[in-house]
Amino acid sequence: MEAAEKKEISVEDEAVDKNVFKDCSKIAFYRRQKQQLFKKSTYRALLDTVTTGEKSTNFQIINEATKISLLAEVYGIEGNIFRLKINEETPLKPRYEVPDVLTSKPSTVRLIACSGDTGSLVLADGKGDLKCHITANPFKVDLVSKEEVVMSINSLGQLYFEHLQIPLKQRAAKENEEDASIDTSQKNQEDLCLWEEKFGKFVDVKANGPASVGLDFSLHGFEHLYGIPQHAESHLLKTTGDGDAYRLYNLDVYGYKIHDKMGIYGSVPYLLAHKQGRTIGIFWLNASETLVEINTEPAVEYMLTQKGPVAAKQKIRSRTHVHWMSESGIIDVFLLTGPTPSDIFTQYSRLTGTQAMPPLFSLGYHQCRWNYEDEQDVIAVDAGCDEHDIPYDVIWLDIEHTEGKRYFTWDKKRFPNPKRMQELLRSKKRKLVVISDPHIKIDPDYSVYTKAKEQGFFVRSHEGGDFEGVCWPGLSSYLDFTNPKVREWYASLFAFPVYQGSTDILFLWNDMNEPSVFRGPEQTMQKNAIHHGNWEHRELHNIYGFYQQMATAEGLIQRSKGKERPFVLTRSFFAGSQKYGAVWTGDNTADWSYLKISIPMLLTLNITGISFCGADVGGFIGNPETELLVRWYQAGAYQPFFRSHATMNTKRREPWLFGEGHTRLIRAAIRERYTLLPYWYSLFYHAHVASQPVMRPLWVEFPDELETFGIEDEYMLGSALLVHPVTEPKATVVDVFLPGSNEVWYDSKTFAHWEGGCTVKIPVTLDTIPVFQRGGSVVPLKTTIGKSTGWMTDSHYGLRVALSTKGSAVGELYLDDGHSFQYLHQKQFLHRKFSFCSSVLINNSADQRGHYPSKCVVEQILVLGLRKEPSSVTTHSSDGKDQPVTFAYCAKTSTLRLEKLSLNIGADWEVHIK
Ligand code: NBV
Repeated sequence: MEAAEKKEISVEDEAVDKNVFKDCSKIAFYRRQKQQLFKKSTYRALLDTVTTGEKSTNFQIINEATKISLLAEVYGIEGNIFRLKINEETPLKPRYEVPDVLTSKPSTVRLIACSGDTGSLVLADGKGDLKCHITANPFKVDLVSKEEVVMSINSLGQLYFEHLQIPLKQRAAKENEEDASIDTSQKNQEDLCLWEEKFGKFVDVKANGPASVGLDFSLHGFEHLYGIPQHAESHLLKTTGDGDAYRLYNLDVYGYKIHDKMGIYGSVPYLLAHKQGRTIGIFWLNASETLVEINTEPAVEYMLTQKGPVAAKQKIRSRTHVHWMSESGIIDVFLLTGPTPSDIFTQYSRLTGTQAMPPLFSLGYHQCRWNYEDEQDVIAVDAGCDEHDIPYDVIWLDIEHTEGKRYFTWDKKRFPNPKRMQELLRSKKRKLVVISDPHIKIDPDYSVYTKAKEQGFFVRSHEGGDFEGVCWPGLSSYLDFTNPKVREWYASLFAFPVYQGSTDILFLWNDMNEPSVFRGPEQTMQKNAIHHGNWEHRELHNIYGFYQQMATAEGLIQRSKGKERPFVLTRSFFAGSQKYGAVWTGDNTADWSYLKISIPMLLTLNITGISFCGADVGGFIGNPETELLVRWYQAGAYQPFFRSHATMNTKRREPWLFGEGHTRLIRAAIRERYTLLPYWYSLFYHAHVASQPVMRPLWVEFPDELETFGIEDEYMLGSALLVHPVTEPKATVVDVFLPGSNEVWYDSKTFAHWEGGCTVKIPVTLDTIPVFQRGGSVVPLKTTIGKSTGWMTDSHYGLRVALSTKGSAVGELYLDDGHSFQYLHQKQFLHRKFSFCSSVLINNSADQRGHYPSKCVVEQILVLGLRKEPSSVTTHSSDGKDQPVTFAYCAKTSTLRLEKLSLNIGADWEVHIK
């Protein structure tokens, strides 16, 4: 290990250093906006400037004092979405507008000016009940649905726009030295950091002065807000106090503090608000540093007249104010109007895309640590899993596998024959994931470096020349993934002949892509570093990692000539990253509190489009006590991305190192994951095609039940399973809230059932965590577990039918080859629907377009909640043949069990229970 690394690593054991990272008080644009410094007066919309085009309705907004105008554009977008853009009318130079996030140009609907007097303008898309009321003076926008104001924009007058300026030095005339819009007379220029912002030893020079933007939104009747990951915070967003805004700024924060609003690895500037009867969303498309303040005014009852004989009481609805502030760029905001949670997910995916369909193996269990030392180590861990009957799909190699942290190379001593190692893994039907970070060692003998250098593919420094920063390899330059040419070239590096020692079982992991720059301001890149198109880093900081994952995924697709689905895990992400793979929650700690917070963190990611996410099982930093490790496996098995990981210097923690009793428990947790793979895979398909999150907070499934709005210690997997991980040591009982007064819930192990609408005390041992199946659902599962998903292709299915109070149930199964794009191009898939009604279970097609030859049969059916023992059970095939089935009925648990069936999964059939 090189000296530079040792130094960095020795910092590891310290808690997050608050001097390294800013809080709001140290962020100049926050201070300026809080003082509303540049805003001497209100804005007025000039409605006589309105022009209505095919796509948008445009008008000017003028600052009453400075008379400087802004240009506003209002768009109606297919699917009940409004878009509001506000930019300088004539900026000194173009301001950054985030490219590459919106899936395609969102299809606009023509807005019609339907009424309004001289002081207002009403726009409607002519279809739904939604109208956009624009008030001229002061400028305000109200979104109205059925005469009810859902959301108001700029009702608090926080519209804020700092205009780009010619650098002071270049200004000729003294009298023009200050922009008319700026009143800095009493203020110390330095204090306001208009042209220079200092943080510790770092000085950020702003070429065109301050350029921040801000706007307020009032959400009427809403008290429950969610979203804007990534924070190690509760799922339900909190009211922000003074100087305590949620920060969206991608940073490498080792052992991040929990219950904190500081920015960590990724940012999705998208917030959801929910109340009974409506869910709405605000997507603030801006990739610069962003702060979000939230202020809820609870519902109050007040006297309308104090003096009257009968004091009239009126209830004022609660409302929440959301104040977005970004350091630069423009105001480009999408208003998603729901009304249901499901509509909101669809609307957001229209804008940013849906979750990529993962290859099946990636839903299995991943075995990782920093580092698996060498080929022998990999082989031994692989064999250890087999020896202890632990299924796993992927083993991971961290940075030490490379030659001196030169990505795309192998350390020859540790990994002399990477292909041989991969062939061994292939023979076990397993995969390898290797790490590839965005920093490139400055080394004239490293071809990735020299080629990138030659072509000018690195981010440039403000002073000219390539940006240089220290990271794992020592002095490095950083690939400029915002440049499409760089992405194309980077993608080509994954071609098999180029990436020596790689095979088609090797997949990728992008780490440190916030980007992490040791000794940089807040451990990242200077904001005035220069990217392709001459954009400053400040404009696009939050989208840098997004682009690396995009290029990596593209590389994996290309190396297979467009045939195979990629798998890429990224640490940094932005809105839309779901299209490129998976994300995880970075460097967590082996502590119960981090296990607990993983649930809200993953729920928040899920509702903001990123279903494929997970937290390091066991906790990355430190050594988990055995009980915690077991509990973490049990929780992780029910989270979308399931990978154990540990930092170097921690004790080895492969599942069999904690005594046979604990190995058995960890094995059981992992096997549970594999049992449920058909359900997981079907949920991911649903996320992919229908935008619905895989892991759902209870409020999403029970949107009218107020009690669910704040729950974050349990969640739904799809709409059928309720999971309540155990996150406390020595727990003997867990309080589980079972929602829905008309629901019935079945314990997935004992099949005991409970009515919904109450909290039940579930006794727990170290063996399991509470998981319930919702009455009315059918969950498909596998009846035999293999060493990895690859061994389970032909293993048969079971169906767990949990009857509703009305005696019915529905469910789905999706399957395909698990790895290619044939499901898309050739419609090679099976999508089946199971429905149980009037004592008949039917398997028929959910999508006639799909075909896939599967040898698999349903060999076991469990019906939970069948009140009466049947006298006969027969299967009925589509060719008209009836066959009796032997069955077992347990009156105590009201469970019917059908075994040894042979019902083809892809054929239509029925099971009749009499
Ligand atoms: O590459 C080493 C680690 C990695 O194991 C971890 O998962 C990442 O989050 N990486 C961070 C860099 C070093 C952290 C101290």
